[in-house]
Amino acid sequence: MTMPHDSSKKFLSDLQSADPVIHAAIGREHEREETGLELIASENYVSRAVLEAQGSILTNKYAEGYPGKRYYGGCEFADQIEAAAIERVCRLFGAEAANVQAHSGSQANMAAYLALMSPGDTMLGMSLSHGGHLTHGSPVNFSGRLFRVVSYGLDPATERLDYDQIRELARREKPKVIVAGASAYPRIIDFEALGGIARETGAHLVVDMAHIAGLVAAGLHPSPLPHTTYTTSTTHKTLRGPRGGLILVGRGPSPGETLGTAADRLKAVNSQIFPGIQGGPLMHVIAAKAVSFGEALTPEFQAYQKQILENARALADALMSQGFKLVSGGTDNHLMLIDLTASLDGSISGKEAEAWLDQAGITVNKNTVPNEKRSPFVTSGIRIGVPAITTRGMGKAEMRQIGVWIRQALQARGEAAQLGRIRAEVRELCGKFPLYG
Ligand code: DSN
Repeated sequence: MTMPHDSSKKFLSDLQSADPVIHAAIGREHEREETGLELIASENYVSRAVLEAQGSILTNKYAEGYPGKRYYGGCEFADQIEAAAIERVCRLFGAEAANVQAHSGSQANMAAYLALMSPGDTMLGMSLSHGGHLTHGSPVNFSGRLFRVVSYGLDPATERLDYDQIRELARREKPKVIVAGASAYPRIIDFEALGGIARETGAHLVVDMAHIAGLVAAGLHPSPLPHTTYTTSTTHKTLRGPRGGLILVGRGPSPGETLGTAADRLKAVNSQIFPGIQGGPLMHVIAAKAVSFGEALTPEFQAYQKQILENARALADALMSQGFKLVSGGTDNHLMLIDLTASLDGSISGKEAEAWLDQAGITVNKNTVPNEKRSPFVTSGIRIGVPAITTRGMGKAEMRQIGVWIRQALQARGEAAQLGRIRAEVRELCGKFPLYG
């Protein structure tokens, strides 16, 4: 039965008149993003072009399959878009092949694991409490439920990855997959060393470079690709694309005879994404990924990543001079981790710090620190990243000011007037670095 013309057309009206509730909430979120300091290390602000592609009519289209091999008609433009996304991301990272359909980093990792392991096989991953990712073997995640997980962590003295421990564990446990990459690790990761451990012990190396993908793209962090079977990533962190995932075929050696060629690796992981894990791809998101990969290929993006590193160092110095202890004593990338047990009077929890900073218009997330004594819902640390404020155009002078505000906000210990005063100053600063207007 066809709908009467008028009632059908109602669904083509704009958001404000069609759904004032959702429209108003989006408006308030827009205001929050414009007027606050976004220091969550895994967030960023996409360009208007990325927003436009993601908000496009491509959301209407089913395109199950891959370019040239779809299960639905009418996919000629979907094919063009996905082929462009693949070509651009391969050029960006020097990859031979890629899957751009993964809806998220979690699904990218699941596909890489299932291409290489069967349930019950052993994987070696970085412990979440030491800065790893949920999908690297946490018992509450599919990775910890499907596979036998052995975890590695940080050297307690240096608070850096302990490659000797990783080698020892790999020799003893013989994992099929070693997974590396972190959500809260402020130092360079030695992918060459990890590749050597994987080669020696007959494991596949999978690197989830979600946090540092933008730095890798700009050549400011060593690339994992020469050492991995698969390199996975999200697209929305330092890479500054839409929320989503991707999988790159790596150039690392393959243990045994299987998955020796890029074509074999791509085939294995493609079939895990579809039909293994996902159904139809999100073509509007893939179009937005293509736009962001195009942006990442420009000299402006390189300059942006360089500024991220400069800002991170400036903010780390500012925080240390304000009396904060940073895990590992500083940063080599876009983020840093404050250890509150050794900062100011040592009594503030991550949960309190997150809440107080929020009231001051500074958004961070609480985070576990090495040898954490509190629960993951409380924690003793906060994670701070600069990708989003660097996108706004902020530089070293603003980093120094932010360091002062963070100290003042925590020393205010929830006192409303002081937090309100900082909130007003934050709002004024943000007004000088408008986002979307
Ligand atoms: N949740 C993401 C992050 O914030 O780092 C990935 O673990």
